[in-house]
Amino acid sequence: MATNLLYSFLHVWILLIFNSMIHYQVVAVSSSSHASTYIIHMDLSAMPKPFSNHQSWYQSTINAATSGFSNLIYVYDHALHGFTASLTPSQLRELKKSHGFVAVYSDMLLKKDTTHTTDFIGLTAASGLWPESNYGEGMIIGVVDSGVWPENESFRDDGMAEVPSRWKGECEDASMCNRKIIGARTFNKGLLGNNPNLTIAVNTPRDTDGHGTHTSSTACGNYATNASFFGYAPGIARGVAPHAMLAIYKVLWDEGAYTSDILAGIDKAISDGVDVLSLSLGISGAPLYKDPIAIGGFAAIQKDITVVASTGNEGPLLGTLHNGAPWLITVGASTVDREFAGVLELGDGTIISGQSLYLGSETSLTKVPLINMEGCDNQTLLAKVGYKIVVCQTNMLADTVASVAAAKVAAGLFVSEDPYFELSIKFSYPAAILSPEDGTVILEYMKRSSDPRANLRFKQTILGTKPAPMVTIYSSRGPSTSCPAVLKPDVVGPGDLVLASWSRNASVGFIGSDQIYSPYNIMSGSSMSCPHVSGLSALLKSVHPDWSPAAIRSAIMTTATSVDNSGAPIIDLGDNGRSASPFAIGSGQIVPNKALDPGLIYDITGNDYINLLCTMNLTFEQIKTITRTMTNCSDATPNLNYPSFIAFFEVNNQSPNKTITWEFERSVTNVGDTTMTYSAKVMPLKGFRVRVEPDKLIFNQEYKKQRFKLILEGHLESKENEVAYGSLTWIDETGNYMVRSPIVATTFSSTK
Ligand SMILES: *[C@@H]1O[C@H](CO)[C@@H](O)[C@H](O)[C@H]1NC(C)=O
Ligand SMILES: *[C@@H]1O[C@H](CO)[C@@H](O)[C@H](O)[C@H]1NC(C)=O
Ligand SMILES: *[C@@H]1O[C@H](CO)[C@@H](O)[C@H](O)[C@H]1NC(C)=O
Ligand SMILES: *[C@@H]1O[C@H](CO)[C@@H](O)[C@H](O)[C@H]1NC(C)=O
Ligand SMILES: *[C@@H]1O[C@H](CO)[C@@H](O)[C@H](O)[C@H]1NC(C)=O
Ligand SMILES: *[C@@H]1O[C@H](CO)[C@@H](O)[C@H](O)[C@H]1NC(C)=O
Ligand SMILES: *[C@@H]1O[C@H](CO)[C@@H](O)[C@H](O)[C@H]1NC(C)=O
Ligand SMILES: CC(=O)N[C@H]1CO[C@H](CO)[C@@H](O)[C@@H]1O
Repeated sequence: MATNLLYSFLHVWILLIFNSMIHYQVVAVSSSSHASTYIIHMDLSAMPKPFSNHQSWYQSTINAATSGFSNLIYVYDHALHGFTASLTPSQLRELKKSHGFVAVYSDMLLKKDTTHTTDFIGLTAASGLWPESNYGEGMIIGVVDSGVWPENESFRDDGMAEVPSRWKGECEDASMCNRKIIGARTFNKGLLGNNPNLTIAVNTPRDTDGHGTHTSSTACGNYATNASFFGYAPGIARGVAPHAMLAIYKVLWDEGAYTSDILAGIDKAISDGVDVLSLSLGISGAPLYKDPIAIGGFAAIQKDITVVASTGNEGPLLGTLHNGAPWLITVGASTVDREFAGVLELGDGTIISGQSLYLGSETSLTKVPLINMEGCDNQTLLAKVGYKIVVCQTNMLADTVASVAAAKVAAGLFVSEDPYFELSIKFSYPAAILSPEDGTVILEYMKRSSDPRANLRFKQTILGTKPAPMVTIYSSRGPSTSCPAVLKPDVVGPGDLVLASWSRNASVGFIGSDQIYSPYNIMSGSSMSCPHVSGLSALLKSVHPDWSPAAIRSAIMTTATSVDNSGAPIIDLGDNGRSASPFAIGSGQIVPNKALDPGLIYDITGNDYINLLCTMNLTFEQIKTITRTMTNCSDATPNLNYPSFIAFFEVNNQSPNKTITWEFERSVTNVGDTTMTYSAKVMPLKGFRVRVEPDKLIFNQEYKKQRFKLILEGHLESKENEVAYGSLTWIDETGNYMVRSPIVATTFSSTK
């Protein structure tokens, strides 16, 4: 399935794993005589003199092309130069002849597919980034999502500073805003343009889905005491930047979502003056010039707005990630050192803990008989079990959990290695998931005992579990097919089973067949990891207001860790528990307090990105839809000053051992003490010799910036999808600073 999706431009996903992790798939239908909506890119520099502004020029262009029969749906000011309009095929043909026309793309339908995480990533009131940034005070995070449920405690404005005078945003519903939520707008003209007869049930920035409330409160939720999800994950919930302000741009509707609306939301966020954009959504398989996140994101970084986006939940195959544009911070999902447990005590005193988020009110079962029903696939037999704890062995959890639900037993214990266990963990009846090792212990006890019985306790939250973090199986993997020249994802952050606020109008699960509601929900997905990095970016920007979006990303990437809490390399749950390659983990798991003071920065300007676009196989029009300016590509080089390295090799069956050389040029800026000396330390890649020239960098008053070359010589095994990886770390003399960059060599080819 993943490969089909990869190359289909029409498939758009919201990076949310629903209770069932179902991705809804809707195919855009276009009929030849009906009008459809289009996003039209125009060359603003070609605007004839008589027009006083771009809006009147666009209006006149559309009037001419449609004889006055169509209107502008959106006029974009920042995200792109152009507009959205509804056009018939013949009107579109006319429009393409207009003066200043650059390109047109169909509007695309977007399909819907914490109490502890801040501790886990090391944020503390005692020292480091939280106190230094005053918890992100004064920063504004723009979240483009499904709206927000403003009454939740996470959005109270206690302790919040005054709204800064630079802020140009608005609240469409003033009752939703305070000093925490300072902007709330809706964008659905694209949705309505494509579905003229549609009635939108809740046409306000209020969230009826839950996704936007969850992502917003993760990025910058205020302190919420006594947060929990039916007794699980209890504690004080707060976002990563608890004193940053939120501006919500509602573009995802229960009724559908379109790229034109996403572009309009990003456009407005740029002009309102957000500091960080958080985008937990994406379009799989879209080239850069059709991707609203890439296009709007490029305009945003040119205004010094850091743009953070999620990788998607299409893992674990290589090449599945979206939002791989080089100017974004692309975030994958990792696990947290926390388990939600049902604790089992066997009749012989043995204690076993299983994974469970049981939503009901029963908190314990006492001395209930155990029965082994093996696969639990015979409904007739299950129905006869009665009040017993049923033990099932299954790797199709969702089906088995449903069968046992129907049988109305006392409880279910599922011995399973199903890697997608997160999807089944919200139990509507007492149940838990057990490892095969623990399953064996239970079955042996049952064989030994003449009257096997057990106690079960729910609502248990276990902290400090090891190893953590691990890369989740679903987190989408690199490389970036829309821009292979940069290694993506950039980093991973907590995305698995994350507690945050939720919408009152969206159910969080079932008890029996009744939908239930909660002010908090525990969700999994790269949608949940993205706002952790958005909050982190706001904290960093508050301490370092002069840093560019690329500098902020560099600080986050070069200080990320590839080691887990047991001291071993971080494991990839999608690769049989082997160490995670940079295609899963990027530079590693974020370490916020280290990012505060990274030592060296790999900086990048907007022009550097344009140079890179010039070296890609894109037409001038395609480049211009992204850059909005005439681009002179004559001096372009592909050496983007990115804080990671990727080299592509062809499978060479003729001479598999032929040595190939790749050379990278980079420069680093010293942001530590004035006088610093760094030495290069290389962890080599299998099959390669790695040289760094020079391998010592000396910084003093005069030389704040130093250049170096990284040279890879060697070959990969001549097989598809080979991945070799290592790293380069610049270490200063005192060992205080370790500036690490992953290096990847691969035979992966997105054209296969
Ligand atoms: C919208 O409603 C009108 C009037 O009920 C109907 O004639 C038209 O076919 C509908 N259009 C669509 C696209 O369903
Ligand atoms: C929070 O929980 C504690 C302990 O259960 C309780 O004493 C306190 O009143 C609660 N506070 C609020 C604001 O609900
Ligand atoms: C379920 O078990 C019963 C009793 O052993 C048996 O008669 C029946 O065929 C089984 N059904 C299925 C679908 O295997
Ligand atoms: C949303 O929830 C409120 C109660 O909090 C209810 O009155 C309203 O009807 C709900 N709206 C929708 C669209 O479900
Ligand atoms: C460049 O793009 C064109 C048009 O999309 C395509 O036909 C061609 O194969 C591409 N070339 C390479 C080297 O990818
Ligand atoms: C592009 O830049 C080169 C070198 O800087 C210059 O010689 C050339 O005239 C420029 N081309 C255009 C179209 O501006
Ligand atoms: C490539 O190198 C390997 C290991 O050194 C060797 O076994 C193999 O014969 C070589 N292949 C060729 C075609 O030279
Ligand atoms: C403080 C506060 O208003 N909390 C609310 C969060 O949202 C839930 C659901 O609407 C309410 O029950 C809480 O009172």
